[in-house]
Amino acid sequence: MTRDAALLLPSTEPVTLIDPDGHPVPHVGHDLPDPQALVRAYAALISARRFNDQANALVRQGRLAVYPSSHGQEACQVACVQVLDDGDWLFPTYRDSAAIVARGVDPVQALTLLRGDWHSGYDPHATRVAPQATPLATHLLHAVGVAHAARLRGEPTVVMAVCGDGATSEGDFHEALNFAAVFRTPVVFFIQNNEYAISVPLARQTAAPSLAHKGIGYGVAGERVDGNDVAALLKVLGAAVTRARAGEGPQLVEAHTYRVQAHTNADDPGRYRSADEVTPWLARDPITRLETYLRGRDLLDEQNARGYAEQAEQLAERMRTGLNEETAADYRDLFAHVYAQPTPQLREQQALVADELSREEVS
Ligand SMILES: Cc1ncc(C[n+]2csc(CCOP(=O)(O)OP(=O)(O)O)c2C)c(N)n1
Repeated sequence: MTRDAALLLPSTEPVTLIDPDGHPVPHVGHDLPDPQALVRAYAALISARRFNDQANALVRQGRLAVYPSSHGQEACQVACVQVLDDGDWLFPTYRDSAAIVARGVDPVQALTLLRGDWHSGYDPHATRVAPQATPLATHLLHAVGVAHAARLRGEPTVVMAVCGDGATSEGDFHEALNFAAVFRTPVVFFIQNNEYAISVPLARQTAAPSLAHKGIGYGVAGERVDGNDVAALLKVLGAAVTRARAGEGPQLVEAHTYRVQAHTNADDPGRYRSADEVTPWLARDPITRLETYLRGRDLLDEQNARGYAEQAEQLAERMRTGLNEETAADYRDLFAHVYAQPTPQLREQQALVADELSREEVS
């Protein structure tokens, strides 16, 4: 473990490999990913954007209770999954549904929580995706625990633990970093700094030079990356995963991105930020820049682009069909999973509900 603070410092500017106009940016530390990895990322970006659009539409149709969109953050969603092996784990937040789908979870199962049906609609072990965490940063400790256990068993597992800028103010974030560093736990803490925690802007969240600097106090190496540049994300996150797997301990990566849409459908961003602030970020869209780069090098043609758009359309169709089906909710589930042995109070409450429902059926 290094005690040299300079080696833990992030770069002064976020790493960028493809600029917003689609031009490559030479970088001393990283080459561009190979073309196949970029084309694969492009296909996943198209699906992630379509997923966000369809989920927003399903909210308007009353089919989803709430949707925290990752529109504009799709490069982060795609890259943090693409750098993982099958045996690795992803620990996502409520904003990371697109990442969960990129990992291979069925989109309808991925949205079960946000539909309000169940804590997790998918089997976490099947694709090694932990249930989406709504409480901020609590899952970072669970992620460290899973990674620590894997290391003790001698498995080569790396855990990708995702959180937002706001979550870095939570005590759990700091405890997770400290434990992970002391025990050299193979975790990549991936902060999607989208500039806002609901209405709280970054300047009100922290006085640190960057969120990646927060690792230094714990002995965790930090790096900063352009969160709208999937090429840079693949390289920086890929290097972090490699280091964690090699036994170099936890890594901290901060992606600079922007929450283009509202926090959720229950939020009105017009009350705390101006449209002028949003406009420049639209010009930094993660999909446009990669598409310009790929087309300029004959790595993407019309036919391939249409094929990826069709795949994304099939994903949206699956969401519409699956989420338009009524689910058979059983009120007893409310009580069944609270304690192994229900308390007298719970039994009493369940009887009250049963009684009310039976009277409704009669009238
Ligand atoms: C422990 C905890 N406190 C407060 C909240 C309420 N809350 C939900 S989202 C949110 C903002 C989180 O912002 P950030 O971590 O930047 O993630 P983003 O939503 O921008 O992806 C807050 C305060 C919560 N979910 N959990």
